[in-house]
Amino acid sequence: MEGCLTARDRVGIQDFVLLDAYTSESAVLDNLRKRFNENLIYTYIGTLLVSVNPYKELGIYTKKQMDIYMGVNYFELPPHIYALADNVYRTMLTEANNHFILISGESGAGKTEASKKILQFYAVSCPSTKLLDNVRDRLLLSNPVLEAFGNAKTLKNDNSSRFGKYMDIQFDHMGGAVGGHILSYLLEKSRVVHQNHGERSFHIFYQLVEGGEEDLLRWLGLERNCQRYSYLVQGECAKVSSVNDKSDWKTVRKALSVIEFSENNIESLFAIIASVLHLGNVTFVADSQGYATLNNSPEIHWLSTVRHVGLTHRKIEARSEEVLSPFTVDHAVYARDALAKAIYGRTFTWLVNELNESLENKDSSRKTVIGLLDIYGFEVFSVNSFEQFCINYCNEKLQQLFIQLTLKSEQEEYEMEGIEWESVPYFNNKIICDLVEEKFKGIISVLDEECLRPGEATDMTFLEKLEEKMGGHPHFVTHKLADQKTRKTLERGDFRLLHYAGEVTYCVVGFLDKNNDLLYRNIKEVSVPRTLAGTVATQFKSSLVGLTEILMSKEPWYVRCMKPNEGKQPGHFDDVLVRHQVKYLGLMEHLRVRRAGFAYRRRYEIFLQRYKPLCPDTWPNWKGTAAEGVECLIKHLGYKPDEYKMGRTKIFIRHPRTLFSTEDAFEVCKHDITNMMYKPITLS
Ligand code: AD9
Ligand code: MG
Repeated sequence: MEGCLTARDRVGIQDFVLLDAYTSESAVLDNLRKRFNENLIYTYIGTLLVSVNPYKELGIYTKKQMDIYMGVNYFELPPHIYALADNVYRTMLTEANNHFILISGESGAGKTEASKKILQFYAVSCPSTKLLDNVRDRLLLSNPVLEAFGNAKTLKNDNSSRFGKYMDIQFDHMGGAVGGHILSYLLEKSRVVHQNHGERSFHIFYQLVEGGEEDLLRWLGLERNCQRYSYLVQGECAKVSSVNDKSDWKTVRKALSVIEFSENNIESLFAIIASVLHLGNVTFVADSQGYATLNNSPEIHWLSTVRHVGLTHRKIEARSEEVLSPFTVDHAVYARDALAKAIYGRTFTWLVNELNESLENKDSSRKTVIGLLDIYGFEVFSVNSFEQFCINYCNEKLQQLFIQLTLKSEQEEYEMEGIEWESVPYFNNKIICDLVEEKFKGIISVLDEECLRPGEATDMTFLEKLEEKMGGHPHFVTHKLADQKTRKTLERGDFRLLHYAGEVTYCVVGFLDKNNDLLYRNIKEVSVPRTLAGTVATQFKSSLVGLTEILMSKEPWYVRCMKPNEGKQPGHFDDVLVRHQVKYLGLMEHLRVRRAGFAYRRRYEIFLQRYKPLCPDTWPNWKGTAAEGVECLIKHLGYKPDEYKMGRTKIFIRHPRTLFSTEDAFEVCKHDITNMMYKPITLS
């Protein structure tokens, strides 16, 4: 009827590939907005899932919903994170290979929630036995534990991940989840001793103080009052309305028991957490010579592991003799904070190791894995420091990986296979990755060089070296290098990077110190010997190289998360903000490549081996080449010429629908012939 909205007008299109005006950013934005307003937060670009954070409970993550999506062909139902999870799982089982799901988007866009939904889906949909259920519980409960120790309230997100997490879920050949392994990346330790206004330290501190049992608190010498602890009130917001520390404490406590942490270990864990709080309350006064002495002894009483001398003196080696050199008050405060950060960092590493031990599958039979990557999102605050530099660098690397695996490799593959193709231009952020990480030339190298000149180098000499080396680079600017207009927006101690996701101005103050992450020697001996060589940024860089290698060996899937507004509000869709994310997440380019390209491709041998029972000429054996066999097979199946293309080694299928109907026919056929002569195939 004229003037009447069709369903398509109202709820938009569920796969951008089917959008008529697919090259128009406005059309893509309109579609996202329409769907968001109808509480439809998911949309596909082929097999990539776009998600817009609704900032409210939608009731779409129930067991009933999980049942609906289990074992159903991907495009038959409305887009959902469960559809993606199910598709990855079934592809893994059919092809017997490893996969990963890269979840990206800026801080607060919904990455951690997405990764939890995927894990929950597997927990419910995978085969269940008593043994498997035990593994399932451990996998699920590792989340609240890690979040308690690794997440915190920031201005962007009340539950912001302050570490990067990659988790492998291991499956046996029947699809049972049999184990897991977690890799963690660079925890933001500085948060333990300092939080910006409106932010908190890690959740676990508040959970312990608010929720800890009376006996436990008494034993630890803690009061039930966060305001009493200097390390908890730096951001002046110990209470957060969206966070229930008391009930979260119970969840964490229970999780630790299910994961089978021993009571001894649990006690030690909380004793360490409490000791960090006590440590934060230690203050110093200057004696008559200006040297630091401890001010308040009650706190020290609870710090049995720390020798007082560690906080007020430093051990210096002079001609094979050790001399105790007294600290000034500033030095003593620095040493105290360094110790608190180191203790917490070590505890977090220990915790991840314990979780891994509990998730380890000791059976050596062949397993396939689905990896979930949930890392801190791109972030820009009014003041950005070394931590944001590392986080944003990490996001550059993930964007680079996405580009390599989708835009670049897709187009190279068409070329290699001799498929006619009009190439799609895209912004390659390799130039920014190089700027940060290139050997001898990149920002990290310059920073490391300065860290090797103790006593001489400062944060400002680091900045000057950067200006010398990076001057003229299109993605780097400082006050000195900027034109007049830009100069007004920069302080002398700033450098600005033009990241793929936007500009970020970093203040150099603290860069050298945080990159060095030094503990005075005698404190190290007390508690935390540093085992890894190298600076923080360099270690982080090599851990990201390792991560890239892990991911490159697996089949990729993507969830692109977006933030609808900056205010964490439900129902508000900020066009400018979302358009910016559509741009930098590379959605337009990805859509163009998808639209012009082919959703599926299979090597001729694999395709023929799987589907040959569908055609009397190819079944049971085909005598010619695999390519000829496939040609014969698809003729029989009635593929239309525009639905596929034959490459050098692979068949390319334009739309998933075509493959699905073939797969459906195969399922029927398999059933008919199972009792006769069909043998399950193994795919190489
Ligand atoms: V960060 O880079 O770790 O700072 P994330 O991980 O991208 O960030 P997170 O998943 O923590 O963001 O989501 C932020 C908040 O948005 C959550 O705490 C929820 O309150 C809200 N959220 C996110 N996704 C959903 C959803 N699918 N449904 C409802 C959601 N609320
Ligand atoms: Mg997160």
